[in-house]
Amino acid sequence: MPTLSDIEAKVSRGERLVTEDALFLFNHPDLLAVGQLANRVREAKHGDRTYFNKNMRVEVTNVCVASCLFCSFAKLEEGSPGAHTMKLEEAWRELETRMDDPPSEIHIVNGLHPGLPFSYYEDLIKGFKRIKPDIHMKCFTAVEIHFFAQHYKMTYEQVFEKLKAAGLDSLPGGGAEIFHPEVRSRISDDKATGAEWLEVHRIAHRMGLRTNATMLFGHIETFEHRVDHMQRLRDLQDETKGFQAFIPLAFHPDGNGMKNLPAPTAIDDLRTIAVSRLFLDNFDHVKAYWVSSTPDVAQIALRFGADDLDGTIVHETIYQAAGSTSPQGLSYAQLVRLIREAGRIPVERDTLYNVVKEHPRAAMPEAAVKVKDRKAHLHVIGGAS
Ligand code: V47
Repeated sequence: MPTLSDIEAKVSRGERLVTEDALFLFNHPDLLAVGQLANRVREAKHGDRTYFNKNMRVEVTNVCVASCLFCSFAKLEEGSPGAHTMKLEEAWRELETRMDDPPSEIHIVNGLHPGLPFSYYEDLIKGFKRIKPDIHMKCFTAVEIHFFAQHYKMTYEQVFEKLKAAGLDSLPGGGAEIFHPEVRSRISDDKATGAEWLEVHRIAHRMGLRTNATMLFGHIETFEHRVDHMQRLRDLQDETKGFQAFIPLAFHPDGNGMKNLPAPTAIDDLRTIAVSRLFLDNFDHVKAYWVSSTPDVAQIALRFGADDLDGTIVHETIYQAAGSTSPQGLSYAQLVRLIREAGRIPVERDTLYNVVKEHPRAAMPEAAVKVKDRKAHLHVIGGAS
């Protein structure tokens, strides 16, 4: 069994952590000590820089043949209450109506719809590019790519060739859940397996597409399953170097097949972010997805290993369906403020982490600035000094 100082020494030497180290950190009662260690790695990689982007989520269909236990979003059949599939024009309108202040990325996640032609997805991407040729299309989880390959009888390579020709630029990290078959067979047994998810990303990387990776935590999995999940990602990243960000996603229980489970606490969220920052030494970025964590916890996570908050999002529906209390979108100014108040430097990025705009850091955390202003104001009106 390692000690915290063994692990600290390893981190100082830049040595890779092993499974036992990660399990020790998951079980360690002193969250602040674990967080501080993760923060050291985060600051060595990025200093105070904290990334976000102007993006927009579009979910074109919630019709899905899979029946994941954690999902509150999917509807089994077209025509059942709440089922919705956008007409292409309806999807494109989402961007057209925002062209006065357009996003730089569209992130699309859908259900696995059995009745659409493959050309629907090609035309969807092409239409967005027609409206804004430089928009970055981050589309379809590996689970969707696997479904396309099976349903339309293509190899993963053929699916990617066609989607790239239509304008696909990168893949989001969804659908990863927990790779270990002990968990996956119980929470999502009728979609891509963990091995298939990883293979889709392997091929995407080989074909020049950058991708992200998620982990859905806080339901029936153990810490061992979480570490196993991260180990598989770290191994693939050693091989391909195609992942950009790791994104732990906190389970939301409302309205799904695991509604009797409690949601993971903020402490679990922060600890998972910290351990992933320490274990995934070959991932450049750890994202605190504010929709899943809430903006408040995501802000704190910027001191526990996370260096990215995702983006403006505008209109999120998967977590809304699962009882999230986070807003559906955040404004650019709200993201900048969250980052500055955490004492970090807000950096607007594009999807591939090219810097769009680096904002000045706050002279001091903004809340402190406000207190100072308030005191000055009180002084002028003759109140407390
Ligand atoms: O794949 C679904 C998860 C994912 C629930 O790549 C749930 O930059 C919690 O993958 N409770 C979609 N999680 C979101 C996603 C994502 C988000 C932000 C950034 C990126 C990126 C990717 O949401 C799904 C699934 O794993 N999910 N239902 C739920 N009840």
